[in-house]
Amino acid sequence: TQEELQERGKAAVMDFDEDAVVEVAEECISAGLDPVALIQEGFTAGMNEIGDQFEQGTLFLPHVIAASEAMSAGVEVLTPELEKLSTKSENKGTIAIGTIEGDIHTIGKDIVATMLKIAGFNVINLGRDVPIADYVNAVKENKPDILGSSALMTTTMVLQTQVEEQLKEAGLRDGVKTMVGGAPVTQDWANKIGADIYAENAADAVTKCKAAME
Ligand code: HCB
Repeated sequence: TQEELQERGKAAVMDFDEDAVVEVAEECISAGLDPVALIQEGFTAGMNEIGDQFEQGTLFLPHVIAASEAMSAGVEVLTPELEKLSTKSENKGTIAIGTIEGDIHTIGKDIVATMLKIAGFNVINLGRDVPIADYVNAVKENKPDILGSSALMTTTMVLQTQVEEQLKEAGLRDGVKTMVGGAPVTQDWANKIGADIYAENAADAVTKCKAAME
């Protein structure tokens, strides 16, 4: 069942077992189960546990790296399947998204980018460790409807303020909606820095970006 598969997906990530993660992903496809739920309730739940154990000092960085490689391999198997879910409707709008300067965490941001693409947005993935000036240039050059940033650390989250400020300084802030997300980011933080959209996860990002385009 879907639940069993998710449990196995979570366990495989926590075991840093890339082969097992890939196997679960392949089974998801062959059994016609839900790849989005597998990513969210399975793989991501496993990564969160890894993060907690890393914080508690029971796991070390190589473990986190191994778990994230395993998860990424699973997401890679599922991505073509996800893209098939894509509604071939008209372009819903353009979104540029990247992980903020100083931050190399990409897994969540890439899931958000994929889900937005599936939902019919034209997505420009700016990558990771994106200098604030590059966000500003992306708005200047590509005129996206929404500019998203991802921050996974309390230390890099503060730079999301800079995106707001430098867009204002460049006179571009009114022409674009900003979205913030990442594990430490909250609705309160978004309100505080003046970001237009806070998304808790990829599904939330899709719902809120669609709403923002109406
Ligand atoms: Co990393 N790391 N890490 N890490 N890491 C965290 C983030 C800590 C919280 C772990 C901890 O201590 N508990 C911590 C940060 C503490 C803090 O806040 N200060 C931390 C640290 C400290 C570090 C290093 C500094 C460790 C070191 O070197 N000593 C280093 C960072 C170096 C740097 O960036 N300059 C580091 C490195 C790594 C890797 C490379 C080993 C690996 C990343 C691999 C990669 O991304 N390619 C990694 C990982 C995997 C994590 C944890 C375990 C999981 C992150 C993850 O992928 N989650 C994380 C612990 C945690 O977050 N609980 C830990 C799964 C995804 C699916 O969830 O939250 O990223 P997500 O994304 C969601 C959601 O937030 C939202 O939608 C996504 C999908 O649903 N969303 C957005 C995300 N971005 C959005 C943007 C939007 O606009 C809208 C929605």
